[in-house]
Order: sequence, then C-alpha cells, then structure tokens
Amino acid sequence: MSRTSLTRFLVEEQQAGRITADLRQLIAIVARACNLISITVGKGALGGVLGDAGTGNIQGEAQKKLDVISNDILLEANAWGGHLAACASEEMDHSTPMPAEYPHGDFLLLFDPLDGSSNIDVNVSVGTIFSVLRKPAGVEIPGDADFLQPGTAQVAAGYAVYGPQTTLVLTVGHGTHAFTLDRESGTFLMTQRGMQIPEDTKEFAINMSNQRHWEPAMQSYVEHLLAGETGPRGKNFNMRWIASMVADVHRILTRGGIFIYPWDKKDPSKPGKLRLMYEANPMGFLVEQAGGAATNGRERILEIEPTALHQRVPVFLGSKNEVAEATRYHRNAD
Ligand code: AHM
Ligand code: MG
Repeated sequence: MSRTSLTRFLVEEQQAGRITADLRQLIAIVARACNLISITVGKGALGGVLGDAGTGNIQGEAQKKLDVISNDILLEANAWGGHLAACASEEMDHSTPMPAEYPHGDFLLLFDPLDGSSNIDVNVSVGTIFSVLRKPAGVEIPGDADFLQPGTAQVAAGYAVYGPQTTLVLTVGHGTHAFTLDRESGTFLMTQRGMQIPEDTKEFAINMSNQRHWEPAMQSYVEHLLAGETGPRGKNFNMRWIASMVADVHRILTRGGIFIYPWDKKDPSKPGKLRLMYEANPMGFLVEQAGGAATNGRERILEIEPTALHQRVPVFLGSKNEVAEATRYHRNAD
C-alpha cells in the first residue's frame, strides 16, 4: 500500500489553501531536524551522546548532552531556511532572531528540543515539541515579548516521539495527523489521518509521588479515581506515567486518557512544572484538534494570556469528558 508522505500531505494542505508555501517549508525543515535528532538519540552510548552536558538552563535544570545537541540541530536546520523571523527554546534564556546573513520570514518557532530528559539515559521514549506563531505585524526583529501570544494564535504545532518508532504528530488547525518515520528512506509516512481521542476514559497519568503537595480539589479528584467502581466515579481506573510528556500524550492521542501535571506546593514560586509556550500550548492545540480538551484545571490552556516566555502552568489534557470532570473539581472548590 502506498502511503501519503509528509511532503505530499503538506503540498496538498497548501493546495487546499490551509497553509502557505512558507509554512509548508518551515514544517518540512522541522521534520528534517526531528529525523536528525531521532538518528542521534538512536546512537545512544555508541554516539557518546548520553549523560549530562555540565550546564544548566534558565530554569535551573541540569542540561543533558542531548538537550543541547537537539537544540543546536533545530537552530541550525532553521537558520538558513528563510521562513522564520526568530526562535525560542526551553533550553535558551531568550528568543533568538535568525542570523542576519540569511533571509528572514514571518514565523516564530518555539520548541522543547528534547522533552523527557530524565528518560534519555535509560532508553525510554523522549521527544521534540514545537509550536509556530506569526510574527506580529510591523515588528522588524522580534524579541521575547513578540512570542507572548495565546495558544489560539498558533498556526501549527506538533511533536516527534523517539520511541520504538519515531512518530511525528502534527496539526495545522485542521485535525491531528500522525506520520511514522520510515528509517530506511528517511521519510515520514502518514499512519493516521484525523486522530480522535475517545471522550471518556478509565486511564489517568500523573506523578503520584507529589500527592501530598497537591491542593485539596486535586487530592479529592484522584482519591475518587482510586476508589474504583464502588466509589463516587463508579468505575475502576488504570494508571500510567512515563515521565516523558510526548510519550504520555501520544498514548492518550492513541487510546484516550487524562494527563495531569497539577500545581503543587513543593515550590510555591512555580505554578506547575510544564511550560506554557513549549509544552502546554502545542500539546493543547494537538489534543483539541483530536477532539480532546486541555485546561489548567480552571480555564482553557489555549486562552491563557502568556506573561513570560518560560512561564509554567498546571496541565490537564486528554479525553474531553474526563478533563471536564477534573476541571469541575477545581472550579467547585474556588
Ligand atoms: P523536560 O522538558 O525538562 O524533560 O521536563 C518535562 C517532563 C515532561 O516530559 C514530563 O511529563 C515531566 O517532566 C515529568 O516530570 P516528573 O519527573 O516530575 O514526573
Ligand atoms: Mg519538556
């Protein structure tokens, strides 16, 4: 059976008037970078890419070698393409305009180059998450403030998960589609068009070790999930936690579920662990485009007005009815 390649899909989206030629080329470049990151991740110890880089990012997190390598691959791949005005990354303190010697375009690219860093050294799935925004009109060289646009302004978002297969999941605002990397030819081939998350679920994903730090609404929501079929929810729930958001979200896009990284009082200065611009917004866009929902426990993620590039938010996403249920617990407690 001949499958639609990512290249053909993007050309057809352009012909249908859903994306511009510039956005098509930008996505193709990001996909090429993901292919390269996938190859690098796959080398593991043989490529000398495991372990710490010996540096930290702006959020005080130790960087892994692969965090730094993946960031460089994405920057390098996008530098000369001519479709971008600037990039911002979870691993860089500030956004960076495209080099002056190359042509510039009208898009802004944000990425978490290697999500799930704690899993790199143990051969568990990691991934790349990206989001594309438009450069605000009239801005010549964009700075950090120009990236502070709500998730509803995204023109494209996606992730690549580097697992048993490398899969790229993409939305340009007309459904969420999956492409699997054919490692022999180096091309992404469509393996699922129009992914749909089941509205109901019996599976949740959360790091339970933080339970004692959660707020009361969160405590009772999970307590009721754990109570099983004789409890208030009247059904038994299963639990999964991979600790790579890309892998947990990929499972949810495939078979449903709810993913939660709630606020906790371990560090009251942080309103959650995950980053709005690099993780919550792109994943929220992908999940909504697959019929799911994404909130911060109270409001829709995509409508949050960002105030800082590295802003953190609580994240509840996945099966629509379950996200609504979890959100109800929080709203009722306010
Ligand atoms: P990272 O971008 O630095 O890898 O951190 C984000 C990751 C997510 O992929 C994952 O859901 C979460 O952190 C896991 O956190 P924890 O180790 O607290 O369970
Ligand atoms: Mg991450």
